[in-house]
Order: sequence, then structure tokens, then C-alpha cells
Amino acid sequence: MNFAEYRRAFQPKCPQILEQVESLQFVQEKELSCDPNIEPLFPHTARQSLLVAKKGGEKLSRVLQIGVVFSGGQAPGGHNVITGLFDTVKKMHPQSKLHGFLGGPDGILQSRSLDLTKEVLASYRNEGGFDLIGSGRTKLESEEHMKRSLKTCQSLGLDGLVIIGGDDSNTNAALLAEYFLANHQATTVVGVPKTIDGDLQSENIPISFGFDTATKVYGELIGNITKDALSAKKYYHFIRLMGRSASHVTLECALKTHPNLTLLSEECLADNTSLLRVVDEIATLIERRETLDRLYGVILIPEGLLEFLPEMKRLIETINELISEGTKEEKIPQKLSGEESKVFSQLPPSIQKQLLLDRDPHGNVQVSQIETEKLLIAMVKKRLEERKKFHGTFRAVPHFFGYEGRSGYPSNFDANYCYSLGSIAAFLVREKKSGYMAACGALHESPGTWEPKAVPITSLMQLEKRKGKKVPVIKKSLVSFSSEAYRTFVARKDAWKWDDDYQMPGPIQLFGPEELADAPPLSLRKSS
Ligand code: FBP
Repeated sequence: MNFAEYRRAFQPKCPQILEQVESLQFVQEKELSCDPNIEPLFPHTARQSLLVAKKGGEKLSRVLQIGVVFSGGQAPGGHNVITGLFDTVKKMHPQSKLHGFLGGPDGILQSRSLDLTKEVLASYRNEGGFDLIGSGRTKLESEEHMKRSLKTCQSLGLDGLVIIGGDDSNTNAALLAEYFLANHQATTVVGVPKTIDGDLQSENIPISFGFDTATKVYGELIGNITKDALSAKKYYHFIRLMGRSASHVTLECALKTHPNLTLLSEECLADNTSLLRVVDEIATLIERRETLDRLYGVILIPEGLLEFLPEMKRLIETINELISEGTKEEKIPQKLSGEESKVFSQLPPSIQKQLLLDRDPHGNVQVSQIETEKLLIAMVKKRLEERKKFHGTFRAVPHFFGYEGRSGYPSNFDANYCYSLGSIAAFLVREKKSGYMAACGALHESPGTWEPKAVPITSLMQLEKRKGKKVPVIKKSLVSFSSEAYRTFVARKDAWKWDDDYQMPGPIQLFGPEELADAPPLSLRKSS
């Protein structure tokens, strides 16, 4: 057998309670509050309760027709959501059917789908990527989009539509759920929390799927680089990590590898840190390490950093407004005024160009395209020369770890978690729980004791300005300063500056001792 065949044979572990396919129900646990600005916009789906799985109730067995779609960026484990969904609906009734919409939400609008059968799914079990049905970033927002989605669900006779996506995609799910209920369409809409960024989390959603695998992939690469830095002793490695606005990925990688310096966007926001202050912090590190005869080091940078530095934040917001008003790229620099124009003009041309790139369909700046690591290297070099306290040669190597973490074989944690989420989504469709996101509690424990839940999507929403208009969206969760992960980081980060306490987590373990192979992300553990 080759590796792929071994991996396909892996049987994901699930919460034991999900085995009670015929007599399992989701019951109300407690009411969750909803933002007062959101409530009037979602008369049918606001004020829903948190649901938890309980054994018992009447025996339910019915044929289900379910549509499933990937939405947004890839995250390892997506295919397992689909296999978990498929296996569960087939156990519920062998004649149940699963339809995969092709190319993301656009597939719903165009009514393009693929019948997902046992044979089709066989070679995708426990595989990374979203290539089974593809994905896309189309935002479902207009009345026309809603109508077309409703028509597609009607024509396929769907009992359920499962949207596997991040915050923006689950916002789509909430809008569709509300629209369908308001228009007496029987299709239940359920969301599944996907994104490597880890920013779709709440009290009841400990983490989105994909985060574990991506950070394990980056952790291996960063660990290898720390060893190279320690061996060659001549380079500073500036490593930008994917993760959009929040710094969860960067924090998790820092806990895994102990780099010399880790920038967290949330800290910069809280301290109102300017770009120059960030540059000075790095310059100080380099100068002091030289006094210890260390002319090398490793620095982690979250990909969304620039959006959190006050002068850059203001600049990006103004550019966003200008783009949403239809201003042409080449005209934007002339329309900037005062301080924003000054900040913009001081940036290297390549960064200026990257800041002006089109926003994604949800109005987000494409931070993955902004080479912050190169900007910092150039600015630090200049600053070291100005301050005249560093006497060695500053050699820096830029890295960006992003796409390589999004489609690899899912870790056991993600393979198990995704399969469980797919299974939970099937139960929610059977019980007609529309407007909910499938979730699992107690993820730091072993999978058998994970706690299946359903979280009302509206309880996660607030109004935000997008493309110049205030619209309901799921609030991105940023790194919390009271989290155990952050507190562990703060307790250790100063020592890491000077002691070179580098750690090499090594490659993802898919087989072998459970404490290695099934390990959850450090950010979830009780003591990191
Ligand atoms: P999602 O929020 O859709 O999960 O996407 C996450 C992400 O991987 C970000 O970390 C990154 O900034 C972005 O997608 C890159 O987008 P694209 O794939 O369009 O280049």
C-alpha cells in the first residue's frame, strides 16, 4: 500500500454519543444573547438557544436529500466533513442522498452539483484539499442571490444545505436560513466552522477546523528554520504566517517553536503601536543579541499585522472606502490627504501596489498578498544604520508560510473533528435546526468524549462596515489576552529573546502513540 491508501483506511474517531443514530436529539441547553442590532434583521433565527446532543427521544429514520458546499479558502479536513455527513445520512436511511455544489456558493446560484456517492467519496477520505467539489468566495447577499438559492434547493428537493466555511461564509448561511424561513422554504441551512485562521471561535466553538493541521505544518517549517539559524548563525529569518486579521496561527506557532520575537497584531492594536515602533523593537532585539554574539534569529509576523498599526489602519480604511466608491487604482494615491498621503508615499512601491489590490468579494483587504516581512526587513536595515548601535552585517531572509498549510493531509485531530462536524450537521438537518452551526465542546479531551453542540449563528453576529455599508457579519474572534495560550506566551516570550530555546515540533504524526498523533492544538490545552 502507498501512503494515500494507508491514510484512506484511517477510521476517524467520533464522540460516542453520535453512534446513537436512531435515537439522538439536540435539545435546548440555554438561550444565547444576540446583538440588539442583529435581532430585528433576523426575526426567525435570532434568539435561538444553544443545543446539545442527548440520547433518547423518538426513533427517527427518514430519507434525507442534502446539498453541501465549500466556501472560502481551503482548510485541511473539508473532505472529512463530507464523508462524516454522508456516512451519517446513509445510516439514517440508505436512500438518503448527498449533492455537492461545484465551485463554492456560485454552484448553488448556477445549480451545478455532483452526486456524492460511496464510490465518488472513496478516494477522498482523510485527504486534504477541497478538490472533490471545489470552493469559491461568492458572497450571497442580494435578493436575486437569495431567490436563486431558494430555486436550486427547491428543484433538488433539499431537506438541508450544509455550508462549510469561515466567518463570511457562515454569514451567508445565516442570511439564507433567515430568507428560507421567511419564504416558507423547507430547506434547513446549517454551517460548519472552517478556516485555518482560527478566528471563527466562541465560548461554544473552541476552534475552527484546519487550524490544527495548518499550524502543525507551519510549526514543522519554523522549527526547521530555527535549527538552520542556530547552525549557520548568520541570518535573521522574518517569517510571515497566514491567518488574516487575527494572530491565532502566529501565537500557536510561537508556543510550538519558541522564536526570538513574535509580533501579535492584537498587542499592537491594544498599545497603539506604530510601524516605526515595531521596527524599533526589532532593531533593539538585533542590537542586544549582537552583544551576546548572536547575529541570527527568528521573528514571526502575523499576515494581518499592518491592518492593526494605527497609521496603516487609517490608510487601509480610506483606501477601502475609495475602492468601494469605485475609484480607479491609479487615482487612489491622489485622493489621499494629509497624514495618509504621507504614510503611503513613504512605503516601497511594491507595498503601495499590494495595498491597492482589489478587495475580496466580502470587502476584505487581501493581506496574503502584502509582503509585510519584506517591508520590515527594509525598514529594520535602514533603522539599524540610523541608530548606529549594531556593528555586524544584517542579513535577513524573508519567508511566507501560507498556502502550504491549507491542503495537506489533515492531522488526526482535524480528521476526527471534521468527520464529527459532518455527522452533527446531518443530525441538525434531520431535526430541522436551521440557522445553526455544528460544533463540538471539550476538544482538549479524547474524541470519544467530545460534546456535540449546535450554536445559533446569529448569536455570533454584529453590524460592520463592508464596502462602505453597515451589514450583519459574524464577528472575527481575535486573540484574547485572558486566554491560557496568551498568558503562557507572555510568561515565556522575554526568555525566548535571548536564550534560543528553539523547539522543533517535527512533522505531523498521523500514526503512532496517541499523545503525539492525536494531540490537539496547544492553544486548546488546559496548560500549554
Ligand atoms: P477563509 O477565511 O475563507 O478560511 O480563508 C482563509 C485564508 O487562508 C486566509 O488566511 C488568507 O488571508 C486568505 O484565505 C487567502 O485567500 P486566497 O485563497 O483568496 O488567496
